[in-house]
Amino acid sequence: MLDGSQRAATGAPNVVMILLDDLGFAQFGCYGSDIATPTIDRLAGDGLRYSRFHVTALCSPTRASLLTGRNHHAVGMGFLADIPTTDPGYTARIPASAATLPRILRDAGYNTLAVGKWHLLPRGERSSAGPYDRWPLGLGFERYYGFLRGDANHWAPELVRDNSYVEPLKSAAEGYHLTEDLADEAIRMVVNQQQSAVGKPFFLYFATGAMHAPHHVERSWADVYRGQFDIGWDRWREQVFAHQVASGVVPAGTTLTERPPWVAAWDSLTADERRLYARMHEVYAGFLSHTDAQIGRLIAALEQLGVLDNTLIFVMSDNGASAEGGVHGTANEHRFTHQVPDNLSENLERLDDWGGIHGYPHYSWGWAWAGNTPFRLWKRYTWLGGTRVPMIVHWPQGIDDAGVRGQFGHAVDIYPTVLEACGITPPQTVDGVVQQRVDGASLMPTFNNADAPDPRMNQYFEMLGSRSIVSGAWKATTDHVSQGVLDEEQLMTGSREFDNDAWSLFHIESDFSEAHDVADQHPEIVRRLEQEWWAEAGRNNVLPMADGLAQRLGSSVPREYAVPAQLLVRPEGGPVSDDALPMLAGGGWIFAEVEVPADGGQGVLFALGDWTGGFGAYVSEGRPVVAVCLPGVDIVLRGPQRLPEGRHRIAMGMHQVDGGTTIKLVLDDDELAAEHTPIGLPLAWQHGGTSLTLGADRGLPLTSDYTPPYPWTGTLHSVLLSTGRQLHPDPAHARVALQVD
Ligand SMILES: [Ca+2]
Repeated sequence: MLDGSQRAATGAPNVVMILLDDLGFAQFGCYGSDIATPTIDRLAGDGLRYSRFHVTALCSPTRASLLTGRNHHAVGMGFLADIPTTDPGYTARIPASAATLPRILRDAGYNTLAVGKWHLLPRGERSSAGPYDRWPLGLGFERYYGFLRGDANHWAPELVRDNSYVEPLKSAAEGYHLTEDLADEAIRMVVNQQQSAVGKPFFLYFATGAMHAPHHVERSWADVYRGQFDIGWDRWREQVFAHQVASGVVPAGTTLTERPPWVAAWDSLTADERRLYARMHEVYAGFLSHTDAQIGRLIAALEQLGVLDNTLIFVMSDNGASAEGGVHGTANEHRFTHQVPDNLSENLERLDDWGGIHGYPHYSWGWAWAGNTPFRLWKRYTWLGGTRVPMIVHWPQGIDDAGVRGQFGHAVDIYPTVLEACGITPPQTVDGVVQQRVDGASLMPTFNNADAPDPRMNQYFEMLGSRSIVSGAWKATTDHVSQGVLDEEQLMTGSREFDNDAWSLFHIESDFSEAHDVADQHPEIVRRLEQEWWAEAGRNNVLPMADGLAQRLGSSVPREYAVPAQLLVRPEGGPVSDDALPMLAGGGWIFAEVEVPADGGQGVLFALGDWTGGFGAYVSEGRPVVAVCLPGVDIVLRGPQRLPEGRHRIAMGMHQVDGGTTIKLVLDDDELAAEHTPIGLPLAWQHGGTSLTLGADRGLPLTSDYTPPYPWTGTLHSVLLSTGRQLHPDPAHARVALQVD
């Protein structure tokens, strides 16, 4: 056991891992696109571009592999961290037998800093009660600033510093953007560390929310691209492919795979559709250029510190471009998880504001397909469009021979690469726990030798039931279609039953883009690879397979402390994480016990989420209002008159009726208003997580009636949340539940 006084080897490099989210193989300028990414291109120009680097096809699993050097199932992260199950490959809990890269670097004398997206924390462990073992500080980082879940509203994120929820330093109206904040913080941490311990190396893990939806950026960044994508995704893809081949990141002789029938030909679209989809990509491109500029500030800071030459920098993505916006794209991605179909005319109405504070947008899947040029498919699939991503290495002191590297690489290879570069032998035991097999191999031999043999040539893949395996010169891939993206379920061709999955076969060594299926010519090779896949599945805890969320729910792990059906909360505790609140997806009541001033008062009584998904009650011009913003519809109910002075109970009811929802506003014993919508209640109101605020709001509002914080001018005694339809808001019952006299 080390006591923290270990010194790193003299000359050991700093390590910076820059991880973008949902960025496709073709989207950086240096990988073929016409989107401006000058910082990334400069790093690539002075360093290495890997052309056969792979990931797991999804967020949490790739992050677990990067930080442990192990296959995702082998460390319990076979799927999203949000859904821990009892199956060993899907616990969402990185085991003590796989000590993380920051933990090992810390023990070896590094400072370890994490900024940005985490997404390695099981549901039920994200509230202010922890447990904190799997928060960044529990898994080897000394400092952390970022967001814990899969994505974040870039205008108003749910932020954490170390082990506490904190508020952003400014509001969207004051010019806040998450990526800028993350870059500021990364620079602050590194500069401060370097000044505080001169000569001590650091590891910085910098994981942006970009390029994951919501595609949020100030419109001037998007307007730079005005008209640039009017040529459409088919022609854009051909141009990108030509650049890729010309620059050597795709080998000459590669076949550009064909457009699948479920992606529309650009020429077949109406003028409105083209206008909409082109703008979606302008916003995406602006968002990427903005991200590149923030990374540029970080790199400039390293340069100014004089440490850039001996800093080993990786830039990569966690999976291929995302098709979760479906055919039309979406103005509000919460519709996708709630399976509310998108609507072209509604999207057109939102076009002018695309990327702004009112939406939570994601582009059409035509751009995801093109963003992964020259491959098939996208995120969530183990076709190369999901698994092969850009990977850039920059290290002036360690790399003399810049250029393209074609050796096979995978997320699990980064950990052994870093340890070798830093001169660290992986420990056999950590905290007395024997360490499990490392699955990756160091890429260091390829740094200065473009012709070095591949460190490894065998790797299984599995994501949401999509399976493939690379074995030497060959790759076999199934045609399984997963669940969860409505348009994929309805439009994609392929197998929906594991027993009927068909394996295609590609000579991946010569067929770079996985274009030519030769399964019919080599049935014996298909059989061999399929058997190898099953052996790897057994060795890595891949089984049981599931191709959607529904099958996983049956084996989900109960929380240590169950969320109660009723919870009384008080304003002096501050915001309450949605992870700790009663599940209102089946309906329920929320009661606010208040003291109304003589003028009827004004301000927010309670609020959760915002206008892209959320609910709350407030008083405007003395009148009570409840607002429920569902994915697809907003319901705002207003009391007919000013609130009477004195103690009152203002209640909001949400009831599941005929698959839809009825919302009610109740004052004491009187129902003041009610409205029904056919849209049901979501399981989660905000992808990025959110908190219930009491007596004021924060971030973005529920409606344009008010600007947060809009504090309540009366007294708020308490708020009671209660699940189920059975609880009738009769005063006696409510008073008992509220524990007031
Ligand atoms: Ca991702």
